Amino acid sequence: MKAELERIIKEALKRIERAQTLQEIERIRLDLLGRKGRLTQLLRGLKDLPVAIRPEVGSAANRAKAQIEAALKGRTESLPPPQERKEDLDITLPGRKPWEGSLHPLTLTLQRIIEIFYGMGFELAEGPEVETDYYNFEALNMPPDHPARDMQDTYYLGKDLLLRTQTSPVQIRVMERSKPPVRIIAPGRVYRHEAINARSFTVFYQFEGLYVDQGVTFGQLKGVLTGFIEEFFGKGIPLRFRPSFFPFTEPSAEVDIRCVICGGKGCSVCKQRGWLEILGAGMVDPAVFQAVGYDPEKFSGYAFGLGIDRIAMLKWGIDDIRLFYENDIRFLSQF
Ligand code: 2U9
Repeated sequence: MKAELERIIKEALKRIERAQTLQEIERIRLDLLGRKGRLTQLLRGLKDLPVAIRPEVGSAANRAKAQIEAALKGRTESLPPPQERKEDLDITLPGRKPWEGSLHPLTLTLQRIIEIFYGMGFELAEGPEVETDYYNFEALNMPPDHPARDMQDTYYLGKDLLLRTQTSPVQIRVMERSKPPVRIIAPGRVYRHEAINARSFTVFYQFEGLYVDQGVTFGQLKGVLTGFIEEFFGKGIPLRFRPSFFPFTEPSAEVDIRCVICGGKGCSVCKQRGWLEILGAGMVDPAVFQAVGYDPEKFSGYAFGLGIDRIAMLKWGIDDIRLFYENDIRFLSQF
């Protein structure tokens, strides 16, 4: 057995020395040390040797194994790294396109809205999603006993802290720290404790606009909103202003556009009415100006609000708001 070991080592070292490629080295390793390799088999046979010579032959075999492994390692390191042969590279094959993400449809919608209002001279304003009762309600002409508070189911985080139900507190904060003229849009996430279904979710995106200066009129409001609708949905879309009520604006209006899905014939999206309600707007209530220290006799202003999810759904014909929040890649990769 010892002679056999000597032979294996001698042969192995010679083969290793002659090897020119990593593949050859690997072949030699398998021939000797693989599961069915010569040395492996020999080591396996040790148990059948007489006990008297087993330790001696065993340690000689282990030394042989170590010697071969060291030689394999040494030769591997001295070989040049494998090079691609010319014929391995087929330059006529089409390239592999790297995976690319895309922007969320709500982000795309928001970017477009911001772009349009930038063009009309509005600046971007942002504020906290966790608000105090004062900024979310009180400063907006909704004192604690105001019935309008019943209309919004609010997530309270404490006695005085809540998740904002609209982005209006942002405009209050901006007016508190700056003098007119103020011309801002305030987009962002808002929260309402509503039953979840295809049309409503507990979280959604809104954007509001505010313009305050001397002599601001309802006519200017109509002009800006008409300009926005035409830019966003396309020229010539009919719109109509209906009288409405909001605690923070007086007079107030709701704005409808001719249904962009059916063109006014009547469909399930517009509930056969031919019109879609998409905006709320009005002239800022004097009580709101008083809360931020503006003189209502000197300044006037308009404000408006709109659901970003809602117009994104109309623009792309999406029939379930929950799709925006589920992050299903089959939905998101379409944008
Ligand atoms: C200040 C004063 C007035 C913002 C306004 C609306 C009308 C409105 C809704 C549209 C759909 C919310 O997303 S929605 O559910 N908004 O109808 N919002 S006027 O008025 C303001 C805002 C800030 C200081």
